[in-house]
Amino acid sequence: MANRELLYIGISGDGDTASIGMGQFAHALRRNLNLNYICMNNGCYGLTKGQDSATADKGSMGKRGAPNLYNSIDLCELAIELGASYVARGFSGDKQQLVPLIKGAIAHSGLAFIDVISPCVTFNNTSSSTKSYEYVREHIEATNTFDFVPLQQEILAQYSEGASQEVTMHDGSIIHLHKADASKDVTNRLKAVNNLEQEKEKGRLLTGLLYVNPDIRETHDIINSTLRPLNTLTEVDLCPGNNALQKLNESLR
Ligand SMILES: Cc1ncc(C[n+]2csc(CCOP(=O)(O)OP(=O)(O)O)c2C)c(N)n1
Ligand SMILES: [Mg+2]
Repeated sequence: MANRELLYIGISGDGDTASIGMGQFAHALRRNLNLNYICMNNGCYGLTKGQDSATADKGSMGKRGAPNLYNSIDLCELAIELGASYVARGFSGDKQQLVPLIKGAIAHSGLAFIDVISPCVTFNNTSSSTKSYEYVREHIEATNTFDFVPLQQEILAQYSEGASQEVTMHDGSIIHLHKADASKDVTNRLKAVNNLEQEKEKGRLLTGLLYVNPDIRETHDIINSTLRPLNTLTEVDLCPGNNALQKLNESLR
């Protein structure tokens, strides 16, 4: 908030996002902060030796061999529900898909959330986890294949008519969605959640760009803050003086 000219990329874990920092996460989403939030989701608290996190699958085996009793939180569904304007899911083992997802997030104005399924090779690479390499490789389903086209480098001719959908970001750059499955609409919140749930019912993990709203306003636009970064404002800018204060007080009497 203090410096709107910076590019923000935050890296977090599933424990820090879905448990320890859940309160902050929910409100950052709700305000649509202009932030790129990447969650490395391994389904456990890796740093503190592998306890189940809130994204661990119900029934999956924890490090002590006992099954997890609780339902897991789907961070992408939560992000869509609470107001993130760009929501995607990638896999740490699929750089080809992840790199354009991150580029698209950076070009997006507003909160971009990317859930990166990141198998924990030490504590949670078991067959009962949907975050293991084996499970993801066997059950991955992508919304679309897509390219990120940087501003002013667009070459439209290479995409055949009808096979792609374009989403123009605020800086003018474009995401080209090549529709593998034309029924997956990523610009409608309800359908985006539905797409995730439908694949989950089939035991599949939906990856790719899940939801995007390029026209939504980010926090600075919502509160109409000055275009000058707040941290460059001086006392003179911030304190209009005694006369202005008197006038304001008068208007409230
Ligand atoms: C407020 C607070 N509570 C608890 C901890 C202890 N702690 C450090 S890391 C961690 C788990 C982090 O898990 P995750 O975010 O999934 O990251 P991973 O290690 O799996 O990459 C916890 C509970 C902490 N640092 N701060
Ligand atoms: Mg973790």
